[in-house]
Amino acid sequence: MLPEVTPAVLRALAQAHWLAEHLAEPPRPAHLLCALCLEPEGRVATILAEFGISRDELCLQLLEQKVLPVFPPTPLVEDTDLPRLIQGFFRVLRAAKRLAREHTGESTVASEYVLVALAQADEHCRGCLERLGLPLERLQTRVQPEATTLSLDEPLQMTPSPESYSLARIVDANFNRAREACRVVEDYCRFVLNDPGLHRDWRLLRHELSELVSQSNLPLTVARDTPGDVGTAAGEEVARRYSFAHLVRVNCSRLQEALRTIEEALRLHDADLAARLAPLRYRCYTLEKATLILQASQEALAHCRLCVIITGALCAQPLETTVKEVLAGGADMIQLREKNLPDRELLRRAEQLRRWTSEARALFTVNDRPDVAVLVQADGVHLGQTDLPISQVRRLVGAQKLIGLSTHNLEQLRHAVESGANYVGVGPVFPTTTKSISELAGLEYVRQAAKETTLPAFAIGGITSANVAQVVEAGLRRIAVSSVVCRSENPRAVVRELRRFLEGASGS
Ligand code: TZP
Ligand code: MG
Repeated sequence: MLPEVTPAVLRALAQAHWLAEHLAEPPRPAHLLCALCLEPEGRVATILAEFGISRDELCLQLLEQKVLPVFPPTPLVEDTDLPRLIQGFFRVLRAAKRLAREHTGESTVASEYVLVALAQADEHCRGCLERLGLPLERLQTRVQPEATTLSLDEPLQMTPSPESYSLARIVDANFNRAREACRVVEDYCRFVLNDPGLHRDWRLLRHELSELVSQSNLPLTVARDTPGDVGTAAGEEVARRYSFAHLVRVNCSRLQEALRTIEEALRLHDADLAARLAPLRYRCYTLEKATLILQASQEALAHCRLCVIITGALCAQPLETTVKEVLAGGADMIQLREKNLPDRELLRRAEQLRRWTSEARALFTVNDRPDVAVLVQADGVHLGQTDLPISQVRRLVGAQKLIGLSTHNLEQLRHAVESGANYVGVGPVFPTTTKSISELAGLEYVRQAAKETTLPAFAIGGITSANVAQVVEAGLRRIAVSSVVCRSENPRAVVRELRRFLEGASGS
């Protein structure tokens, strides 16, 4: 429901939009206050004059010392322009409407109520007025002599119309539904996946939803009428859940439906607020995917601790001997990493490794090349930060293949989880000659990664049996190694020794 406004407020709204556009900023309360000040002989100008406030000085402060432009002639605006002009100022005008109604019994919004609402709602406007000698209390007393302080954060005591009661019932029911669904998934991340990062992200989503809904100032609990709710009729069969993944999917759907319903209902009440709900729903879609992939990845790689990266040129022994010895030593995964082989040779080598790893029931991934991974039916592909993005590679390799991503800091790790990686490389932990590196992520990043995620994470870079204990101590017990194994005359013994360290450890 749009508030009715006086012609002066309508003009000020148009001028505020012009000012915002002129300054290339989104419309904000300071623009509206400037526009109100400049209304010649308007009520705001009169109030400011009474308190000896210079309008130019106030505008200068409001615009953070930007010089006020010369306004174009007052535009001709009509009531029908209001839906457009109200954008960016809906909350303030709604608050102004309440003030006007409380004070005069009328709901038409005049300039002085917009002035008070701006000072109440916007810290910057309030601060500027206060610095020039007009604190909020004095302003309120001037405009509404007997009104008490109104805070926008507190629900206003007004008698809701039957229409707003119905609206509040919809929002209340769906807000409860959304919070409950969110809790189910949050607890799943907490107690089943034990995942700190996802647990934090779901909880944050729930808190942001609560914050947004509270800003609607709808009388949610007051309007609740559970006994009179025709949707609670008994007899509905309790739907079964077949797995945790099913439980997560069902609750994510409930959450998304509830968010959409709140969003649609709020459009009738506060379009700005409704618009701020959509990004929450989008985050929910992304988090759902990340949660399901994390769970599947934990399962798929539950027993995978040691990945050996094979590069033919690094091997001290013939390639076949190295690979077979590595497998005999107990490597869980082999990654083929060849940067300089012609494609046909790479394909032939990948086919060989696929065969040998299948015989040993080990996993096999190909570095950099989703095409080769698909052609040889590898278990997955490993990507670096500058390789093709996961979203595109997923389209090539499908849902079943593992996608691993090298990460070098927490931000990249969070992004990897969000984009649906099945595992991550965490490093470089120690100096390495296998790859030219610009910066060591170090053991500190291993610690951070272990605290952030339970997505399978392999520490990588310069790891040997002399330092693997430090990695385990830092919290990860999955590693990927190359030179220490490839360059060894006895790869089997090296792999065995590394495994011993990893198996003796407990942790992620
Ligand atoms: N990415 C970061 S370090 C590294 C890669 C591929 C090389 C790991 O090999 P090494 O020889 O175990 O240091
Ligand atoms: Mg790469």
